[in-house]
Amino acid sequence: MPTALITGITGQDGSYLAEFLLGQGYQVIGMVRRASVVTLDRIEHIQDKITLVQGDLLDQICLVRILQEYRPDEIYNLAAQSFVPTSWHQPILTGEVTALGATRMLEGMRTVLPSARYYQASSSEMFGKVREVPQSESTPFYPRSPYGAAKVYAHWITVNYRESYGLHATSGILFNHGSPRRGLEFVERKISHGVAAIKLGLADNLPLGNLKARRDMGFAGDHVRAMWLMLQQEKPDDYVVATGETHSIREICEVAFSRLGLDYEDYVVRDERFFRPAEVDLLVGDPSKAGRVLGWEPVVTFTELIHMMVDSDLKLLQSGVQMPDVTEMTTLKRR
Ligand code: NDP
Ligand code: GDR
Repeated sequence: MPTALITGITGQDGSYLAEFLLGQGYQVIGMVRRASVVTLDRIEHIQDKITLVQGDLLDQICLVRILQEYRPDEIYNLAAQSFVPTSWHQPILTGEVTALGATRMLEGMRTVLPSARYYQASSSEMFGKVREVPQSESTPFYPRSPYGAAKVYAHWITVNYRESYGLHATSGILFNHGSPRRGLEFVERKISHGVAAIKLGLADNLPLGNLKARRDMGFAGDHVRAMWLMLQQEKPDDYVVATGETHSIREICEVAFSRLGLDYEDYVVRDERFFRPAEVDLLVGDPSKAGRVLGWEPVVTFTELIHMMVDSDLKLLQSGVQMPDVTEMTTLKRR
């Protein structure tokens, strides 16, 4: 039975990837960081099928110990400080976790398990102020946030460990992907949850920032499949994973509100605090290499994704589950 180590297993992608790998017959080891209250909500339903181990990307020694103890065949490095606005508030932490965390894991793999296969969760945020449309594996990077800059570092260190030491180290450049398990502060989840709250009379409006930004937005369940396919290739490489379509935040609002028979213009209010010091205006990926080499293509469409998320949040709120309001504390003062 192959063994996979997932960092970031408590996150959105970690939970979908763990489910997928269990279905492929893997033993799944999930690295979880210590917290005063442990939140395993996203993996509760599979907890008895996976092995959780305490660890943190900030601690090199613990990573080495985990690799020595479990000797995974595949390492999926998904852990990160992943929220772009927080990266302006906490740029050093973002660099430590999102950038240097990758080096710590790669260095551990190089010394303990050089025959393992490594996946780095790279991001379309690396393209930032885009140099070409659509963005492919050969598009130059121009990050627009400490998060984007950290991901560029992690991407290049992955390429360098591949080329310097011959490691099977792959970088998946994934464009935005959501799901009902998406964190509440990310825009598509903020919208789906906001719409459901308005429908049920629990909120009056939805404060948002830049509605003009455009994103290539897929379903997390589709995108994690591509991660696994990448590590099944004989040679490590870089792959863009995207839908090839782009939609504005305004369009997300239109689709989400109309799902519940509402008009977004009646409820969405402009809130300066959700604008960013530097914006990424347009992302749209060219997934042709992933299609050609991996045989990967997305299944869930943009509209299906937004409907799935709205339906799920309506059910969640109807069942009386209250989610903590995390959006307020992640606001940025406009500079
Ligand atoms: P989430 O924010 O949902 O999950 C992040 C995970 O990282 C959580 O499990 C979190 O643990 C963990 N983590 C954070 N800091 C540390 C640390 N110091 N040590 C160990 N674990 C840590 O992100 P997603 O699932 O959405 O994304 C997965 C990866 O893919 C991330 O690297 C993200 O940057 C990248 N990515 C995501 C895209 C998307 O659209 N979703 C697109 C492109 C790239 P805890 O639960 O304790 O907070
Ligand atoms: P992003 O996701 O920065 O693309 O990073 P996010 O959902 O935070 O923002 C997308 C776009 O929406 C605009 N926006 C708002 N965003 C948030 N969060 N809240 C708002 O109120 C709001 N109003 C407008 C933003 O300005 C932006 O243009 C995500 C993360 O998952 C990263 O980890 C990942 O690497 C990239 O996607 C690909």
